[in-house]
Amino acid sequence: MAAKLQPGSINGELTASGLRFAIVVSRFNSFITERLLAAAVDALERAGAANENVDVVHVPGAFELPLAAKKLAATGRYDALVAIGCILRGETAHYDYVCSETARGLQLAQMDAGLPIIFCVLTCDTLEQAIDRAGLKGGNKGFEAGLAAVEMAHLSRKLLRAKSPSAPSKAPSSRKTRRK
Ligand code: INI
Repeated sequence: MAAKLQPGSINGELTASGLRFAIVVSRFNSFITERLLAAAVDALERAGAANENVDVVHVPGAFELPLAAKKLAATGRYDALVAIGCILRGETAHYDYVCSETARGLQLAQMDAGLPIIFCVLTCDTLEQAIDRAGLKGGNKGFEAGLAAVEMAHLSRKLLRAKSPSAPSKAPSSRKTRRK
C-alpha cells in the first residue's frame, strides 16, 4: 500500500509580539465604528501587541478607507492593517456605491501592496443589525478583525521566510564586475 501523504502545513499564529499594525477607522457612524475599534485594539493587546506598534488613523467615511490604507501600506512600517467602517442602507443607491467601492478599493490596496488589509466594514440594512455586530448578539466584528490581522501578519512573515531556495533572488548579485 502506498504511504499516506502527510502534507506540511504553514499557519499563522495568534501572537502579535514584534508585529506592527495600523487601524484605519471611519468617523461616519462612529457610534458603531468606535466600538469596533475598541474591540480590535483589545484583540491586538490580548495577542501581545505593544503600544508603540499599533497606530490608529481616522478618516471621514468608509469611502476614504482605501486611500488611507494604501498610503499606510506604502510606508512599509506595518505587518497588517485593519480597515473599520459601518455603512448603513439609506433610501438611495448611495449605499451600494459606497459598499462596492470601499470593498473593491481595500482589496486593490491589499493586492497592490502585498500586505494584509483586514476588512472590518459592516454593511447593514439597519442600525440594529450593526449594533448586533458591534458587541451585542453577533459578537464584535472588530475583535475578529484584530485576530485576523495578527494571524495574517504572522502568516505573511512565515511565507516570506518559506520562499523556495531555488526561487530567483531579487538581491543584487555578489559577483564582482571587473572594471575595464
Ligand atoms: N459613509 C460611511 O462610512 N457609512 C455610511 O453609511 C455612509 N452613508 O450612508 O452615506 C457613508 N457615506 C460617506 C462616504 O463614505 C464618504 O465619506 C463621502 O461620500 C465623502 O467622500
